[in-house]
Amino acid sequence: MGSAGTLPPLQRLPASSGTEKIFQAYEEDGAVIIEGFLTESQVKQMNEEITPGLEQINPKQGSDLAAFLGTRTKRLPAVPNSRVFREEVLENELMHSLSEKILVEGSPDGYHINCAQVIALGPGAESQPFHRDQGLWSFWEKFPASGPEACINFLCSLTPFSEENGATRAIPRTHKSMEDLDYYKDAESLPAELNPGDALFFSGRLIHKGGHNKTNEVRRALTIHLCRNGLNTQEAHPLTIPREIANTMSYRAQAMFGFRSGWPIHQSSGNHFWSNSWEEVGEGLKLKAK
Ligand code: AKG
Repeated sequence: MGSAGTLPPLQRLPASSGTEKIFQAYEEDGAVIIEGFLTESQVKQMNEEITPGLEQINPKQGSDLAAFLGTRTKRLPAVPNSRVFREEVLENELMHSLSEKILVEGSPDGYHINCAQVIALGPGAESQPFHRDQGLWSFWEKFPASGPEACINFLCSLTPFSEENGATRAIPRTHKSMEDLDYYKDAESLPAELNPGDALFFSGRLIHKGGHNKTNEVRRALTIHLCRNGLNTQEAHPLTIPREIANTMSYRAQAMFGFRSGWPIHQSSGNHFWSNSWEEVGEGLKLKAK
C-alpha cells in the first residue's frame, strides 16, 4: 500500500468544471473534491436550520453499530430538519447529472437517496475503520471492481474540514481493486481538506473513513448518499418523512425518497417498480408536487 507521500493527491475541481471533467476525475481516482458544490448562502442557511435538531440529539452508544457511527458523533436526517436542503440542495443539477451517468445504465434503471444526513463529529471523535460504502449491501462486495457502481456519495462540508478536526480520509484509486478491508487496516490515507460548501464526491468502492477530531470544534458534514433503485435504503424514508413535508417537495425530490415510482422517468417502460398496479405511486396517493 502506498504511503501518503506516494499517494496521488485528491484532485480539486470547481463545480463549474461540469459533469464530464468531474466524472473523469472520479473515474481516475474514485474521489474528487468539488469546490463550491453548495453556495455560501445554502451553507449558512443549512447550519442555522439544523442547529436546534442537533442540540436535541445524542450520539448512539453501546453497540458495534454505535462504535462505527461514532460515539461522539451526532447524525441528523436532513429532510425534516432543513428547508434549504429540501428546496435547493436536492435540486443540485450537477449531483443529478453525475448520479444519472453513474447509476443509470438504461431503462428502467433509476437512483434514489440511501441516506441524507448531517454528520456532526464532536471534539475527540475517534477515527472510523476504513470501509467501502457499497459494503452496506454485502453481496455487492462480491462483484469485481469493473462491475457497476452500487452507490456514490456527495459528502459536503458545512464547516471547514482539516486534518486536525477529522476531515474524511480517503485512499485514492482504491475503487479499482477489491482487496479485503483488512489489507487497508494500517494504510496511509489523505485528509479531504474542504472549505464550507465543497464536497468530496466519491465512489461506493472507495476506501475511506471519518477522521479523528483532535480539536475542540465540531466538524459538520452533510452526506448525500445515492444508490441504484432496487437496493434497499438504510432509511425507511416514505414511512418516516411526514406527508406534509413531502407535499412541499418537487416530483424529483419526492422520487429521491420513495414517494414516487422512480427517477428518471422512463416513458417507454412506464412504472416498472415501486408502483401501484403499474400506476405511478404518488398519483395514487394524491401527492402534490411543487
Ligand atoms: C460513514 O459514516 O460511512 C462515513 O464514511 C463518514 C465520513 C465522515 O464523517 O467523514
